[in-house]
Amino acid sequence: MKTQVAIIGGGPAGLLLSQLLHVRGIDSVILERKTRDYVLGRIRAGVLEQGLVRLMEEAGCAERMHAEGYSHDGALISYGDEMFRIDFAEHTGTPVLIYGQTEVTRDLYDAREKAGGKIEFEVEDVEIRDADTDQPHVLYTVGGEARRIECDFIAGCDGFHGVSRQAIPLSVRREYEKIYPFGWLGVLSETPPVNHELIYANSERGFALCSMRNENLSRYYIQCSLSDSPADWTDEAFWEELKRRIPKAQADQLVTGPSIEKSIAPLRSFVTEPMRWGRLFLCGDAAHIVPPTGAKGLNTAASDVHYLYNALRDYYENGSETGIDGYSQKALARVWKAERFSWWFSSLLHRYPDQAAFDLKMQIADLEFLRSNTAAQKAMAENYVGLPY
Ligand code: FAS
Ligand code: PHB
Repeated sequence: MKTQVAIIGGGPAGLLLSQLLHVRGIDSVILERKTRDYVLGRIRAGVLEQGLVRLMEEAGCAERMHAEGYSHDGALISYGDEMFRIDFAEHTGTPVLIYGQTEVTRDLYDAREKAGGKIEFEVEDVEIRDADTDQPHVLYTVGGEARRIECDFIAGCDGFHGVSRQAIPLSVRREYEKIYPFGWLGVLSETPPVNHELIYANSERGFALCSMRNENLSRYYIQCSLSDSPADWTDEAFWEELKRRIPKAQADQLVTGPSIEKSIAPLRSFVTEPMRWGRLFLCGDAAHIVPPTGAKGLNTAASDVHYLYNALRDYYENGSETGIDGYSQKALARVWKAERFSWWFSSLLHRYPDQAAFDLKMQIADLEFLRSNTAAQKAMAENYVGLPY
């Protein structure tokens, strides 16, 4: 098989890139390890920056997003029984959109299939070959049958556990990592959200987040031990712990119900440099991971796609290699700012097992400063709604 761009990974990054390239008449093939249903079954991000919304519009996939998404002009931060609001509209004039990653991915799958896009599911043994030549290709198997794709470029969109990053030689690759000593236990429940905006809670018992997908589908998280498993937490235990971590006024209003999804995500900051090697380009979680606190994972995958899509357009439409030569540096400049914000926001809100009394005082002083200082709130809002591409 021959194509212009071979895309490894059918998550949001791979799908969005493929659909954008299609709109510009550039051919691609997506290789996905799992089935479509498996990919859609993963419950992940919930907050979209306007940059991602605009890309979905450019890809012709934003109709349902605009119809069913919720525009939020602010978010709440609580510590103990104290709570204050960060006003995105006042500080940036920009909202965020509440629309689950699952729905983004579903919209993109529907668009690719409607356009007759080539997606191979349940692929195995993916190997990237000759990425450092002008004739790269990908080997893989489907149902035990060996296959090969000749291509001009390869986009590694296969997430943190994919194979693309490993295709960059260790002599070239530099990795940066921070592992957090806790995870997030997430619950999805068919209950009305406790508040119409998100609540990020710092409590002496640990972090909590009250989020949502719609007026009758809520998404909640509590910081948990890395040794925990979802089976360790009954729904009742989860709800009781959540109530202890948010202000009493909200806890008293919390509508509980059976969990329809319960999972634990570890927290990590991770970046690999460079994000390009020859004709291989890494996008999204294949190149970087952030703790989900700042809602930057999916949104930084989107800015990678924006840079790579425009670089490939420039190559095919104008014969220019400027974009592809500058991709890694441009993408990493924004990736590191997202890493910093996600690390800062996580450090502000979580309780660390070995936290000294002084560190705790610094955390509360940071919260008090953010609460009282307009410049600090503006800086936080600008990062949360999304820095410019
Ligand atoms: P993805 O991991 O989504 O997609 C990669 C795809 O590649 C997958 O479908 C995988 O099956 C496929 N693949 C892997 N190896 C392959 C191979 N060898 N061959 C072919 N295909 C292969 N972000 C937020 O902003 N907020 C959140 O709350 C949040 N929660 C998260 C919870 C969890 C458990 C995880 C893992 C991530 C979470 N994230 C969150 C981050 C998440 O949203 C990612 O940033 C987003 O999925 C990035 O999209 P992709 O880069 O497409 O990677
Ligand atoms: C979510 O709704 O899943 C969500 C929202 C905001 C975050 C992380 C996750 O920072």
